[in-house]
Amino acid sequence: MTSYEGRLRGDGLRIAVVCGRFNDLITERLLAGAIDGLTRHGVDEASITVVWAPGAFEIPLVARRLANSGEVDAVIALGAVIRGSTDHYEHVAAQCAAGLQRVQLDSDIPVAFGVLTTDTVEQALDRAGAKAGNKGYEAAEVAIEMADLVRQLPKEEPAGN
Ligand code: INI
Repeated sequence: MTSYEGRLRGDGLRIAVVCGRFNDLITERLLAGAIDGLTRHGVDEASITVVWAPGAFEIPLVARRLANSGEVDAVIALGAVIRGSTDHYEHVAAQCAAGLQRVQLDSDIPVAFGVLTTDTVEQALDRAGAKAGNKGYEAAEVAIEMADLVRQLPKEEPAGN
């Protein structure tokens, strides 16, 4: 039997974090959680790049540029989409998630999904370090694990062979 599992070892990894500015009361906390998660697991602060996007809808484009740069081992997407704020919540949340999945599949660079989608600001605060953990911290751990896992997995055959 052959078995693979990513390790939570961040040393040597280059990580980019894309953070939405919309609802920055929440996203600032997610970012703090993500940086904490990265550095606690050995990622060098100098190897972390943070990019701010206007809102969750714009995050996939920024993530794509970073993933395709050849300079990062994983991308962490952080945002807060809150239903109360607008009736286009559904579109913003769905397009952000779909866009980010597409980025990781097309680029072969892991993208950790740390975008909160909640009904209220209170629920978002709970998941940004209050009662229910910090989704940014969790996304940091996923990014590290996936970066290590992808390195271990067999290389893909070039298409057409
Ligand atoms: N962007 C968010 O990140 N969170 C939200 O809750 C949100 N709502 O509710 O509107 C939001 N909208 C802005 C959107 O991401 C784009 O920036 C905007 O539509 C311009 O393209």
